[in-house]
Amino acid sequence: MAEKRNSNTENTKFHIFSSAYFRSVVERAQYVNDGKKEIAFIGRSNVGKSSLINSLCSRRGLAMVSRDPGKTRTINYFAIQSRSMDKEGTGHRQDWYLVDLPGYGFARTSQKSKDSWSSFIAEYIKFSPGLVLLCLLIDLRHPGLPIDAKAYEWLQGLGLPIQIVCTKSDKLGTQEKQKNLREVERLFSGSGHPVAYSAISHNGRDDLLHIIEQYVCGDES
Ligand SMILES: Nc1nc2c(ncn2[C@@H]2O[C@H](COP(=O)(O)OP(=O)(O)O)[C@@H](O)[C@H]2O)c(=O)[nH]1
Ligand SMILES: [Mg+2]
Repeated sequence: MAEKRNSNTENTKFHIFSSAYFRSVVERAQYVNDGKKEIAFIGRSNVGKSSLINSLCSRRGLAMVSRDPGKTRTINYFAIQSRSMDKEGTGHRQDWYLVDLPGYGFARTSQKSKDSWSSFIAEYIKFSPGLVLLCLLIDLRHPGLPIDAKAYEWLQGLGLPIQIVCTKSDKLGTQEKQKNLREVERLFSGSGHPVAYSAISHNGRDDLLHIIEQYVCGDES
């Protein structure tokens, strides 16, 4: 008799079934280097990073550990377990880390603190061999902020794949959403198609998970 398959499509496509806060680090000696892959999230303060992480993991309050994001500069690791299914219908489990990086663009940020942010992020990227993808979050309502353009240009120089994720898409009507997405694609060229995401409706979650799946399940690292 054929094996009974779960008819719930949630279980047949790539999904995160477990997520837990793992560790916050402030220096290189504390980085998690246990051979698991890492997907990092970065963006302007208030862009919707914590909300997106919670939505992606279907866990309200998960990313709230990074209290006082404007003041505390920590790299927060979340241990993730996901599941995918191959063409034969066999399930596979992946263990990886979702990494929440400190944001940029706080009010009254001095040049000195901008420089220390850059070296902090650059060091994490350089000494994290498991890091396979950087997700850069852009507020879909404001595609052209110079600070995002600068961050993108700088991050591109670090040589990792970058996925642009446009947040708060529910705040725009269909036409404006399409127009701004095209603008993001033009401004952030060289990183594939941006994903529009709403942490309220979870629109875009499947698209982003599908992209993450390529990196978590792929051989590249
Ligand atoms: N309407 C809407 N509001 C959002 C969305 N994502 C975040 N927000 C709101 O934007 C504000 C900042 O979000 P937060 O996740 O804390 O941003 P972070 O500073 O980048 O971590 C909060 O008031 C959120 O409720 C979204 O997709 N849609
Ligand atoms: Mg946050």
